[in-house]
Amino acid sequence: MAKKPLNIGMVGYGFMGRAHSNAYRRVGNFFDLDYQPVLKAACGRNKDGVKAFADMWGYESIETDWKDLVKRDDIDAIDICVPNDLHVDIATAAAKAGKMVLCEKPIARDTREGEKMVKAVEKAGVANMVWYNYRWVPAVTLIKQIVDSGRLGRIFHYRANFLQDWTISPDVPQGGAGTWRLDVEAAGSGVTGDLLAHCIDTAMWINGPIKNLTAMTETFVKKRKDAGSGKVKDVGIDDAAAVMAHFDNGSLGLFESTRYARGHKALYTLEINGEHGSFKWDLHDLNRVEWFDHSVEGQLRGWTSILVTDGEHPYLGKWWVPGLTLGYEHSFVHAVADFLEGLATGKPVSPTFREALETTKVCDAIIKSGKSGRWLDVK
Ligand code: SOE
Repeated sequence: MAKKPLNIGMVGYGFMGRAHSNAYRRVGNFFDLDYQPVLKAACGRNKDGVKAFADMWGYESIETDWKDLVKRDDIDAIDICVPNDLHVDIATAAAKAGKMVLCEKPIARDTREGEKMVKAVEKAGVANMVWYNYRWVPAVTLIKQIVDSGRLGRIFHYRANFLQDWTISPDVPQGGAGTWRLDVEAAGSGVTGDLLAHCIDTAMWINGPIKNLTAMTETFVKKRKDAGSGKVKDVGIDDAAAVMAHFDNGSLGLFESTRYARGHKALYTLEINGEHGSFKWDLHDLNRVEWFDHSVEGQLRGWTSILVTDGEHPYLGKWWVPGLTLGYEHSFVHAVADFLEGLATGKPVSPTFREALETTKVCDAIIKSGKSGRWLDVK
């Protein structure tokens, strides 16, 4: 059967622009879906830069102003891969123009902007999704499925860390390409919106809503040069955050994120402990889950290492023969596959803008609590 084209307009062409473009290109080779993404246009302010990106990834055309992209009749979906301060304007304009909107995480700089985006896509009735990609790592999806089945019984603990070390040098500037994540105006927050947001999104997906929390945040380097003007400015972002939380289901949450953990480049780990069992997962060994099953009796009771590489594991049947492994980039392919499947079935793919907004509400509470040291209700 002929596939229905889904014309993509990509805004931004950095690291995430590449990750998403790769996913659009690959998905149709492995997943048999009604829709086929077409790389219609790439958009960026620097004409040479966006042209080079478009040529590299096979985009049919370029734009240098997202407002022109959003107006085009030949675009079905806008994908937002630019700094967080631009999300709200692009997403609301795209929705108003009747485009589907896919947005890189976090949804926005804060709840207020995120709410506008939710309103815009819901009013327009357009499909929408936020790319919290780690949900689509098969091992993480498997944990979610087993927890949902009730196998762990009552949940007591959920803990997660996301550790990096790339901003330790005070010479790293704030603002500009690559370093906008250090500029509070562009990013909204530091590690909280960038890294902890992943931990919170996965946590709430697997273990339900967070009720209240208290946080400790720190800015280790308090002044940095602005990448544009060269002027030294106060740093407004959080460099590190540690959070204690209660989930609605009565379990306790413990989260830590930092860009100051020397030696760690992208260490995302999570663990969930229930009455009948526990799971552990680590991004650096992303095809594996560690599983403890308390129902096993005697000498064989203990931690079991499960390689999530069998055809019956989530998404794996679509790829290679059993035993072969997947990587980081496949999580994005799975996200697109689910999005396209959602278009065909009419069932929105999670996380929608509305669902991703819940993570930003938690992040806002973390930043607020980091300043006051108080316990705060998320709602
Ligand atoms: C930051 O370095 C970063 O690229 C995040 O922005 C991503 O969301 C994370 O997956 C990896 O680290």
